[in-house]
Amino acid sequence: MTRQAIVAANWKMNGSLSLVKEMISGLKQVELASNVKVVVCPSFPYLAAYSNESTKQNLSNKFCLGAQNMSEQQNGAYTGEVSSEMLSELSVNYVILGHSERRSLYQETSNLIALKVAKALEDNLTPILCIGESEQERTAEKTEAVLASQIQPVIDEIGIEKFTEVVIAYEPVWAIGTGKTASPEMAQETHAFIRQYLANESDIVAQKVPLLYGGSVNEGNCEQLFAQTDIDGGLIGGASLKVEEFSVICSTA
Ligand code: G2H
Repeated sequence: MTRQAIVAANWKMNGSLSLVKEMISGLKQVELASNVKVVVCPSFPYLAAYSNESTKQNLSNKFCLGAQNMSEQQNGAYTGEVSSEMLSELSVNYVILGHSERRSLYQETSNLIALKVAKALEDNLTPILCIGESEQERTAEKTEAVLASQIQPVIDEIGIEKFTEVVIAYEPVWAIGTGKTASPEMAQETHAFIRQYLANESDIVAQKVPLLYGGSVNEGNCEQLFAQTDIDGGLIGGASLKVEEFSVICSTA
């Protein structure tokens, strides 16, 4: 079946107002395949500027806006937090949840991430749920157990049927920002495991969920990665800050 292909840019704590403008002008020139969506996820302070600029420049709905995190709470007394209601108001359509940096640096647990996924869906945001194992876990052959432990709490929270509204990004922690990418075969094998894990609950749902690969994706390795059967696009960090390179990645998908 043809699944939605997605190329998502995770700017992390990088970028500037000028990059917002440059990126939109650059992306405008990109020819996308008909089933490809591009989602740019800048930091919170740039979301409004991105949203305004892309409306002004009349970008089609192939170019969407995403956030990098959100609270699992409703609006209220949570200093420093950002809610899904606020994101929806800014025409944000996607939100990255459970990135390994959130899990390791900010102690976000799989249970908390499951609550965030549920809250995002409630407010019509598409969660990009990040999962991935550390180098130590891969060496100890715990990859599948770790991935299962990251997916299962979300299934328990929202139910398998709701996964048709979720995107999963598999990002091996050892490949993040390190220049070490999983080989296309290794990535495919792990993606196939993830799809099978979902299929154990519902094959119909599993076939619909876009599975993105993330971890040092660049213009040189994206073609082979995207060619794998169970890889439906990528979550791009460092390379998404370079307009030309990111444009190449988008048009390769
Ligand atoms: C993984 C990825 C984007 P990079 O974190 O989520 O970043 O492409 O820099 O490894």
